[in-house]
Amino acid sequence: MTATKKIKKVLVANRGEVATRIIRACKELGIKTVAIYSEADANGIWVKKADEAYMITGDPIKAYLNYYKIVDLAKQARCDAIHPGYGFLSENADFAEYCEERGVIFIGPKPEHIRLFGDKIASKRAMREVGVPVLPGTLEPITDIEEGKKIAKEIGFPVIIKAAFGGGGRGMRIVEKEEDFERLFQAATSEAEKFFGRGDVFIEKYIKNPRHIEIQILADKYGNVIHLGERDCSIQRRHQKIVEIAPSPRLNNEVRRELYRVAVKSMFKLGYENAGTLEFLVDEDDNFYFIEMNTRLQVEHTITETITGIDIVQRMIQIAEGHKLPFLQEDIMFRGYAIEFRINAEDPTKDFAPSPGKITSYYSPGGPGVRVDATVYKDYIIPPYYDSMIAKLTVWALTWEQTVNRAKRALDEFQVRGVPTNLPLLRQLVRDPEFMEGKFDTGYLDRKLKEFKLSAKEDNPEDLATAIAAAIAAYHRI
Ligand code: MV4
Repeated sequence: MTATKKIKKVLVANRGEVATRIIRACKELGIKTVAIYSEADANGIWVKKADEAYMITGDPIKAYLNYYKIVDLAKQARCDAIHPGYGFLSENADFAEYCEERGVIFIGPKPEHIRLFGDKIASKRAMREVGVPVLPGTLEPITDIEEGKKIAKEIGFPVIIKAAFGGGGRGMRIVEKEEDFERLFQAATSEAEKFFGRGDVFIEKYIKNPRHIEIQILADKYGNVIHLGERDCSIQRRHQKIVEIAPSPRLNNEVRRELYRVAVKSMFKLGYENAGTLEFLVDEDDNFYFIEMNTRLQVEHTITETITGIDIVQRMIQIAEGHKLPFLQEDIMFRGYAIEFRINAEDPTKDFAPSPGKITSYYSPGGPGVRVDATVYKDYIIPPYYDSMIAKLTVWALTWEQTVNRAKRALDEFQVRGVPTNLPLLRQLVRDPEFMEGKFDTGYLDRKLKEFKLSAKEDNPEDLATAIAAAIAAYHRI
């Protein structure tokens, strides 16, 4: 039995490059789109690319979070479905439930799974039950300090205290020795309370400088689950991913096969539906441990699309329509390597503070094996209310070495003027011998930042030549 309901019109409950990404997927499927935008986002490119667009007045951040208004709009505009993108409402189980209540399809997993994986303790317990390795630690929230200390001693220091409902490294503390336990437990609990409204924390064994490997899966409504391989997301700064790679250049093949096997099996057993990503830590001895699951489309989905040829956003929509997956695991071919670079408007000389402002000049790279997902254009003014990611560059080639060389070329072509960006940092990163060797873990970027020469100015020779050429041309036109 495959009951399907054709989606004819989608409301895109997001902004920026991901809003454009979803609109592109819909257009190719012959689906109409409705954009929303805040008062600060009237010049957003996604607003023009959608078939219809509606402003949500008031606070520019709350505009994308006000789900009663958004679902009302979807109903009024006769949308059958809502795609939440990432961030904002994408992992809000109440929102997914409310969509269902109002008869609008939420393009994503079932509310029960969003809720389960929003709770890191409950998800660890659920995954362990279906045969996925997790780190030694507590499977219940810890409220009593003395009990926590006793457990930490049993696990053995160092341990890590994590917020059950946390994210982005908030409410997380590494404890190296017993004397520090009380203080750091208090700190983690109060930070969790402050940021997530729930102070629940748990304790697990701390792995020093692990690799961060995640597995992308797709599951339809009929129990068909497939994986689309892994992404290596080890290159991060303060829990912000900067560069992601597929496949992981140095992952042992046996470990890789085992990761795929447990990912698919666990999602099948839990009855998961739509797109999802399982995050694992891999230690120096190649042991892997599940840490959390993302129940949404991710920023770095582009590298998986690039090596598989599968359009993840379109698959999400068709799964939500009730289609069976149109391919089996053995139909999926993995070809070459892909790297995604997040281009952020931020100032490396000011501790990477966001640097909104006007883009005075913009040139995006192209040519073979280059994909750009951007939200900016010349004269666009980056509003100060949102995150600083303005573009994603995804490069592809058959071998790892060719992919890195292509990355160097494409990053050199990329020109963004008017606001400082992390492009100079990325250009140095791809020239690091350890990067070329595929030697990186979650401590890599912090180590390299100490060596790199960080400047707010464009340091790209090609860019300088272009600027001089433009100046000469302008001069002769007078
Ligand atoms: C860990 C860990 C080491 N051991 N858990 C960081 C954010 C959250 N998603 C989980 N994180 C970590 N959990 C144990 N038991 C190290 C990290 C971690 C990390 C993980 C992935 C990517 C970058 C990271 C940077 C610092 C710490």
